[in-house]
Amino acid sequence: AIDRKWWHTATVYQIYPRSFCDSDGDGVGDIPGIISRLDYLQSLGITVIWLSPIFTSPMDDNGYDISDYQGIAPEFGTLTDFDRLVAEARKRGIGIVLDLVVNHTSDEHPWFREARSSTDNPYRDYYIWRRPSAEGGLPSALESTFGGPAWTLDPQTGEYYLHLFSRRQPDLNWENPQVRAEVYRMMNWWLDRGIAGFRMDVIDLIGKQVDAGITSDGPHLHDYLQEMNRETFGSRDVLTVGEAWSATPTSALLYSGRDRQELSMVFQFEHVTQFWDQTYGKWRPRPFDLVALKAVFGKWQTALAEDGWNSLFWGNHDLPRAVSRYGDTTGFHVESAKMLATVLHLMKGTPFVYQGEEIGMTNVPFTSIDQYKDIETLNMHRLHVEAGLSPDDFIRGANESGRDNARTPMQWSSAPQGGFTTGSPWIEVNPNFATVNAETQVEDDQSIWSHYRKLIDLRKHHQVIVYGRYQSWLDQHPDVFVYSRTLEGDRLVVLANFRPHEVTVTMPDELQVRGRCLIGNYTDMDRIGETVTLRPYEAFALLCHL
Ligand code: TEU
Repeated sequence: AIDRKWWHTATVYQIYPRSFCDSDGDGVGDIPGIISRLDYLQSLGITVIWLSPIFTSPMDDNGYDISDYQGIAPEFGTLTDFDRLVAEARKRGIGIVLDLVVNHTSDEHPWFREARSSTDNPYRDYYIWRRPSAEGGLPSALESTFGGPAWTLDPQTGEYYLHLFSRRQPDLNWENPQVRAEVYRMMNWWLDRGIAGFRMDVIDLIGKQVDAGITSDGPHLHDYLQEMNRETFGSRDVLTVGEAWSATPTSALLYSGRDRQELSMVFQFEHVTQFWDQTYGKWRPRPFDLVALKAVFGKWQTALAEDGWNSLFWGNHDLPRAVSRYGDTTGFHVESAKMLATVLHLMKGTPFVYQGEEIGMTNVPFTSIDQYKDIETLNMHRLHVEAGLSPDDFIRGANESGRDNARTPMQWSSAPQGGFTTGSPWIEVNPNFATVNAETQVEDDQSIWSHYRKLIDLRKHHQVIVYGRYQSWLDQHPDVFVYSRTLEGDRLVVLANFRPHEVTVTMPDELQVRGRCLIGNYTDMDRIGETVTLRPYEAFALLCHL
């Protein structure tokens, strides 16, 4: 028997509040802006919103540096606005999932202010401090994700504190039971306000043991998550998703296994990182390879087939735009965006749509480093240019892989600034807003938006999409992605061409079937013969009875 959970049939929509909708003309998105777009989200069919951080923050990392976990950043609104958001969303059948950022706080958090004041302050041990090395330098060679050492010397006490991200994001010491208790108290406070769950920022890092050089996947990680589950959401029916760049299929089963009492699911990034360069990481991505991509998806679908649960996503606020990365924004923008959505949404797992993906928003065409706002991009620019990379080469890499690709304002209409703000936006709007915007697509039943809406709706009506067994076909084919999903007498066959030209494929006997076309981005097909010719970026799904 299947252990059914409400989030198995959910589709989640991620909002990056700063860039979603500005209600007061200050150039920054806000909670009232989100409320004004709930009808839009309801008609898209999503049932959960994951809100990137809305908490009080000096915004060194756009809110992933929190100085008050129970306060709302004034540019986003007030707690009253937030409660109204929860209530208005609930009326539309939408739950709100908050971003839990507890690997680190802001350096302006009162805990850190106290901690840094003296070595015997009661909050000192909330963070991770080390004395200078014997030679008087850094305690270890650990590097920050945003570049440079993960240690900063605090002159007040002459010791270094750890920050795996910016120096304004000191890492909390999860070995301290008081830290854990404070976090659980705060989580319960939000749960009591009626939220639908948490997305947990870099949760694989909380069990770090720095002296052993261990950052992710530390020995007590799963103990902490079980404790958190017990102390907070375990007794409530919520969705929890941990961001875990280090996750493997084996560890994913620990995080999300049915008897583990940890999380609903994790975000794993193997389909993303497999294309990163050994040395330069995402700043010099390796060429896209469909065979490799299919292998990674297949591996995860198979590994979590009987236990655990997958999240499904192409993009988020840290990643380039999916259609720019995997599709074709020049000749086949609409076709390729629909194709990518089809392939992802018909797999087994909970799909996540990143704001603007549903209208095919694209990467930025910036030409100068001044147009970038992201701390990671700005730090890396400094380091790479110092190391001899030409500024133009850096911009090219950033336009392909930088985080601001995902952070330009949501394109609502062809009005000035894409209808995002009546003022001057905190980051430039992508100049293609006149052609790529929500207003025109909502009206058009052939748009990318309408395609997403249909996919989201299909998941609500077809158990085979939610629970069907995944099987991949033609693994070695370099151009097409073929898989099937089978549940009792139903079989869904999904075919997708990843190329800007026609591709003819010979189909395995088992897939030469007649069926009903549930969705496609060209004209509907009702049978698959011995060979199929797929048009550029064509994708369709046939439902047949075995
Ligand atoms: O991201 C974790 C993280 O490691 C990313 O910074 C990622 O590695 C990077 O973009 C790839 O080069 C989470 C949040 O999603 C991100 O926005 C935050 O900046 C980060 O944690 C720190 O809180």
